[in-house]
Amino acid sequence: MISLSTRLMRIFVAVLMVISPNLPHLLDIPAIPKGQNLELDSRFELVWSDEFDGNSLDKTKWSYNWWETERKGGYWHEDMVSVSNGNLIITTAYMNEPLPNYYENYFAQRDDFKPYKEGWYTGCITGINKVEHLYGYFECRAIFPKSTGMWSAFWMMGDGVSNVDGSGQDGTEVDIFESMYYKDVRWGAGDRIVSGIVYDGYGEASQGDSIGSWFANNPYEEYNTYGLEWTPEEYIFYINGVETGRLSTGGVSQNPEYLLLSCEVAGDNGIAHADRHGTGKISMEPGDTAEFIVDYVRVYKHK
Ligand SMILES: [Ca+2]
Ligand SMILES: [Ca+2]
Repeated sequence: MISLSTRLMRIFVAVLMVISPNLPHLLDIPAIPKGQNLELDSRFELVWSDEFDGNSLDKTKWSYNWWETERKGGYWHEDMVSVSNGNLIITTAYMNEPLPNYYENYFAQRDDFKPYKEGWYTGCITGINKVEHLYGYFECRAIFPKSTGMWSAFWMMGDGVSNVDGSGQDGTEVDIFESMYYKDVRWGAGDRIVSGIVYDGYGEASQGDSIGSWFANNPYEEYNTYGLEWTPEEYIFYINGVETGRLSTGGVSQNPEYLLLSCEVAGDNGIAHADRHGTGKISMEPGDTAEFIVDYVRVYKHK
């Protein structure tokens, strides 16, 4: 059940949006999806999916992101990723002892290797070097991990994202959703996601844009669908098949990209703390766990 405070917040936001659709974003509060309906069946056909059936990750479709050990305020480790009861589950938990490194031979040849230490462990799966897509509609159905100070994400990356040329056409990171406001203090406004793009790398030349934040329906307890329609001209974002916003800043990627599902802990150098995204510090205690639960990922082509 959606809480009374969340319902009151939504009524307040709905009134704001009658006055001006942009008012919620100007006030830094989430808006309610009100754009076009996706019309999935009439406009698209399914070309690829992972329903997360079975009891292990399908390695023909995904890799664990094992080559990145330390990630912001925690660590990515494949042992935190599982498939059961029709879902992908990325668990976040505190480890008093480091988890084993299964790829020591690889890391022995690298001087930038960051060893696993005591701390928060979570995970990431990626379609890199496995499955790439160009244009279409990309959707996942998910429940977010319940903790302040961390976020789950469904996103898209391409080889050209780091190529600095003043454009996103060579490759753009598209964050279809990021959850990072669990139990936001303002009247249930934590029931929201943000969506946006990044291109020209992650250094000084990095550029990006956002459609702001949007309400989903009780997303830490219930499944919602989060989607991206990618055409040669624009990115169109959806929640539960209703458009939230569009972006084409810097030009839309014209190259194939791969999908990722991940959880991150706020912080850096493997140490959890409140960070610049305003998520606060992780609210779980050692012994607690949080789960990012994904029912499916589906990819469609335009008919
Ligand atoms: Ca570029
Ligand atoms: Ca499923």
